[in-house]
Amino acid sequence: MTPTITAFERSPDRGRGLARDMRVRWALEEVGRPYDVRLLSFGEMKEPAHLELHPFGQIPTYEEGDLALFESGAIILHIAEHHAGLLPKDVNARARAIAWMFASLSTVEAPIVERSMATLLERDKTWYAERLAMLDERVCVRLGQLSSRLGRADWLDDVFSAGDLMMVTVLRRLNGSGLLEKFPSLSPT
Ligand code: GTB
Repeated sequence: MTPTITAFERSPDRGRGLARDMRVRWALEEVGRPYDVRLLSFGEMKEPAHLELHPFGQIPTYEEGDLALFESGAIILHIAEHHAGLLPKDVNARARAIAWMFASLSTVEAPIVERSMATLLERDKTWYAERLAMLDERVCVRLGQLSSRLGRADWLDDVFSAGDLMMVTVLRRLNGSGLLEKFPSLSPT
């Protein structure tokens, strides 16, 4: 059965692939699983039919047979558990890869999202510059820690995993901020 995911009909990023369906698309492409995409308007995302799939009226969702999932992390974990290539077979290495998935979403993505929301919604406030400096600092603390751990390695834990996939999609949200460039090992070459 071909899974169906949902994505923005018109993404505010105008096609740069920064919305969270991109990580699900990457996971499906990585494991070679064909998929369909249902594009939704902002209005459709808040209608009962979509709220049935996603209680918060967001994208992405994932439908496969009688399974419906929301939350990009849960979707990618599901894909990774059912296909080779995104999680190591060794039990401990697998647990560490899953830890990196959680770290990317809860420890790294959170300050990045807070910063990007500020740049979208608070630009006209008198205190914007001061707040942005504080949010930049919080993001840079995490980038510094991540960069220290990564060192000169290609992957977060020995071999490529869903943890790397997730972390890359989280870091891409900083493109254009000038922050990633301070940490060459985390910047695109
Ligand atoms: N925790 C959820 C997950 O990981 O799946 C978060 C899902 C989420 O935030 N979805 C966003 C959404 O549906 C799209 S990705 N928002 C609409 C709403 O809440 O009404 C966030 C996003 C949106 C746009 C850009 N962009 O244009 O650059 C980047 C990221």
